[in-house]
Amino acid sequence: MNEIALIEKSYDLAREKYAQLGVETEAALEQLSKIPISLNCWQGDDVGGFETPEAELSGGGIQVTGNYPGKARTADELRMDAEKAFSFIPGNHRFNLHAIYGEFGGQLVDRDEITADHFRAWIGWAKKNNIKLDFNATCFSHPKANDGFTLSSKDPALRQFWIEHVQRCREISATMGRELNSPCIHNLWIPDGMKDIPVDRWAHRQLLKKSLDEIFSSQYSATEMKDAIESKLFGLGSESFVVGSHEFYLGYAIANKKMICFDLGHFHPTESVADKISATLLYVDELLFHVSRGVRWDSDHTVVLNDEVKAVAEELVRGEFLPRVNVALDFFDATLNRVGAWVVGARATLKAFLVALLEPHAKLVEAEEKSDYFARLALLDELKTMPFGAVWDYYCLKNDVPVGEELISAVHRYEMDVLTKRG
Ligand code: RNT
Ligand code: ZN
Repeated sequence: MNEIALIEKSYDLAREKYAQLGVETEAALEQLSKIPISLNCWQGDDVGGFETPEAELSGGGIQVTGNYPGKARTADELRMDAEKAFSFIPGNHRFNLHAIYGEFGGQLVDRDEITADHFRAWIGWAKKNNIKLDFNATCFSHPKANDGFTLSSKDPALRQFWIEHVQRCREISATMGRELNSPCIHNLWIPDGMKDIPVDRWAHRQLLKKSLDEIFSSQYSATEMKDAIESKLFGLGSESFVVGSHEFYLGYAIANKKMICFDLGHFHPTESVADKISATLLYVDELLFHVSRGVRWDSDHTVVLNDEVKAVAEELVRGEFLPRVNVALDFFDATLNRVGAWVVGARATLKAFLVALLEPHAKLVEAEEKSDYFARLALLDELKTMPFGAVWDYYCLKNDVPVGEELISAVHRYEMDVLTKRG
C-alpha cells in the first residue's frame, strides 16, 4: 500500500474507533485548525536579536547553551527560517517578537528610543504571509539591567528608562495589532530578583507595582493590543527572590484586568499549571500560555508532548476556555537544529490539543457525576492507547505538511541547503 493510502486507511479505522466513543474526529480537527500557536522568534537565534551584529543573550537569569551551526544572523534569515518552520506546522499560526528584534539599520537605537518604524519589515512580512504578530518588551541583555533590577530598581533613572521602554513596546504592539487586524499580545516579563536572601522585598514589590501603574496608564483598545504579565519562581542568579512572583502578578492582574501569562516552566515542579486555569479564569478575562518544558533548573527546554502540556490542553478544552486563551511557545536551545526545535515544539503543542479534543468529555463527566470513579479512571487510561496518532498524521497530510518522520528529512534538507552554508 502506498504511503498516502496507508495514512487514509489508518485514519478511517481511527475515526470509527473514536465514533464508538461518541467522538467525531472531523469536528476535533476542525477545532484544532482554529488554535493559533505563537512561535517564539527567539528560538531562531538563541535570544540574540539585532541591536548589533554581535548581540547575544546576557543576564536576565536565563541562558542559552549550545552552538549548533546555522543560527539566523539577520532578520531576513530569521524570517526565512520561520517561513520554513511554518511550512512544517499544520494550520495558521502567529509569530512572537521581542523588542531586540527590530531592524535598526546599523544605528545604535537604545531601548527607550524604539518605535514601530523599526518593525516595518516585520509587519510587512506578516501581512504578506498572513501571520499575526505578538510582542514582548526586552528587559534583559542590556547594561541597564546588569545589576539585576529593571522596573523594580531603587534607582529612579534606571526605572524610568525601563518604563519608557515598556511603554514604547505597548505602542508598537498596538500598531502591529491595528495593521494586522488582530490584537497583538504584549507580554511583560522582567528578570528582577536576587541571588541571596533579600531583606527589603517590600520596597521592590512596591516599586514594581508603581512602575506597572505608570506603564498601564496609557490605554489601548483590546482590538489592537492586550497586556499579559508573566511571573517566575526563580532564575539563574535570582534563586532567593523574584520580585514578579506568581502571587504578585496574580494580584496585579485581577486588580487591573490584565492577562496572566503562565509559563509551564515557572512553577514548582510538582505544582500543576493545568489546575490554575479554572481558578484564575473566574477572575481574569483571558490567559496567555508560554508552553515550555522545565528540566532541573532550566525552564526553557524545547516542548515535547508530555503530561504537563497535555494536562493544560485538556483543561482548556474541557472548560471550553479556548476563546479566552492565547497560546505561545517559549524555549531556546542552541544544541540542535533551531528550525527543527520550533517545529517539534509547535507540533507537540498541537498534538496535545488534538488529544484533548478527542476526549469523550460528556462520558467522563457522567461517570464523575455518578461517583463512578473506577469508570472515570479506566476510561482516562484506555484513552491513552487510542489511535490519536492516525488522526494527527491524517491532519498533517490534509494540511500538506510532513507526516511523521518525514519531518526529519525535510528539516535535514533545509539544514543542508541553507543552514550549513551560514558562516
Ligand atoms: C523567562 C521568561 C520569558 C523569556 C522570553 C525570552 O524566564 O520565560 O518569557 O523566556 O521573554
Ligand atoms: Zn516565558
